[in-house]
Amino acid sequence: VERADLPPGLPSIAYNGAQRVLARNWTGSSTVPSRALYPHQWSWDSAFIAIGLRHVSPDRAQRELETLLTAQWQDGRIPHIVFNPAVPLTAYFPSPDFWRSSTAGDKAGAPATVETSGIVQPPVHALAAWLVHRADPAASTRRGFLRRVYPRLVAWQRYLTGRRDLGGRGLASIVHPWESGMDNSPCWDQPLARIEPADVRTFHRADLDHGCRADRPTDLDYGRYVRLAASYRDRGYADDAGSHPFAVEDPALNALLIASEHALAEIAAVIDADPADHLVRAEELTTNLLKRLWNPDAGMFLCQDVITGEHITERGVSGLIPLILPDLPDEVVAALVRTATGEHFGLGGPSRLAPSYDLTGRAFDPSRYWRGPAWFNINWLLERGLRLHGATEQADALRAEALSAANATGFAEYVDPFTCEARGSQDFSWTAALTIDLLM
Ligand code: 9YW
Repeated sequence: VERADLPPGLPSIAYNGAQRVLARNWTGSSTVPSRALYPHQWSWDSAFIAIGLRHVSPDRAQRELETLLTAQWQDGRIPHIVFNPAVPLTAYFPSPDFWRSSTAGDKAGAPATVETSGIVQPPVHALAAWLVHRADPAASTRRGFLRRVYPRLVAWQRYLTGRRDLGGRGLASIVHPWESGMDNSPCWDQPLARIEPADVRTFHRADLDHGCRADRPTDLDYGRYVRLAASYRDRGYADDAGSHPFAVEDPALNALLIASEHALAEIAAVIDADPADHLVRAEELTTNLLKRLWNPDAGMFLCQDVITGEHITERGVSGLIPLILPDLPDEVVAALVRTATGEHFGLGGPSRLAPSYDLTGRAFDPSRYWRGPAWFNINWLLERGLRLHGATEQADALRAEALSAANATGFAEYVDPFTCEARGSQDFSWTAALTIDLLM
C-alpha cells in the first residue's frame, strides 16, 4: 500500500523487511528482542512485539503474550526476562545462575519449572492483549484468549498497585533501573549514587561481546545494577516496606499502568466481567500521577525519588509518555506537546525522533543507550499520544520519520536522534513490530 506521506515503495519494503526480522527472531513460542544481544524473552519487548505481530499473525501474537504469562510469579509479578534453557549461560549476563528465581524466589511464588529474573518491566501487557484481540476478535474468541489472560493480567496490575506502592501514595515504584526499561537514563544517576557498586571483576559483561562500548552503559553503572539485583535476590525478592535501597516513581511506568487499566476495562466488558473497578482505578491513578509527578515549571512529568521524597530534576523522555492517557487536563496536554517540540526534545527540528533524554541536559549523549538516542517503542508511544490528543500533524511527521529510520537502519535498536544513524544492534524485534503497526 502506497502512502502520500512516505516515499514510493517504502511501505512494502519496510513491511517485508520487518516481517522477516520477526520471523527470524521467533523461537517457536515467543520472540527474542535480538538474536545476538538478547537471546531470551523480555517482558515489555514481548508486549510491543505482540502489538506488531497481531497484523502478521494474530495467533503468534497471542502466543507471545501467553508464553510470557506462563512465567508469572504467584505474587502477580511478570519477570523482566524468561530464560531459554537451550541458550548457554555465557550468552547473556546476568544469567539464570545469578537470579536463581526458582530457589531464591520461592517465597514470592516464582515458578519452579522455568528460570526468570526477579525484577519487572513496564506493564504494557494488558494494552497489548486488548490490541491483539481487536486485530482479529473471531480468532481471539475462538481460542478463549481474553478469558485466559484476563485473571493473570489483573494479578500483574494488582502486584504493581499493591506491593509496589512503596511510597504509599497510590503510584507504583521501580526498585531497579532495569525495571524502567530505560536502564542508564540520567534520571537514575542521583538515586543510584547512594549504591555501592559491585566490583567489576566479579562479573563478565556479555553485552560487550556484541555491542559497542560507547553505545552501552558504563562499568560503574553495571556494578550498581549488579549490587541492587543481588541484594533484592538475597532478600528473597521481598517488597517489604523500607527494604529497598532504590525506589523511584517513574511517569512512563505509571502511565502504562493506567493505559493497561483502561485496557482491562475494555477486556472485562467483552468477557462479561465488571469493568467498573478498572475504570475507578484508572481515574485514581491518573489523579495521583498528576498530583505527585506533574511539574508545571518543567512542562512535563518528573520522576520522584521515594527514599528522599524529592523530584528528580533530570528531564527524561519518560516524563512525556503520560501523553498516551485520555483523561488529562487540556493545559497538561498543551504543555507536553510544547515540551516535546521545544528545546529539550526538539521534535520537528533539530530532532528527527524524540531523544530519550533532554538535548540540553548535562548528561546528554546522542549515542549512549538511554542517555540521548531515540528508541522506537518510545516514539511509537509518543506518536499514539500526539494522535490521541489531536496533534495530527506532529503525529504524522513522527510516524514518517520513524518508518524511514527503521527501514534505513535495518531495524536498529536505537538511533542518533538528529541523524537517525543506527546505534546498538540491528534486526531488533520491537523496532520491526512497531514499524508494521505504524504502517497499518
Ligand atoms: C538488559 C531487551 C532489553 C529492553 C530494555 C533495554 C535493554 C538491557 O534491552 O535492557 O540487559 O536487559 O534497556 O528496555 O527491554 O530489549
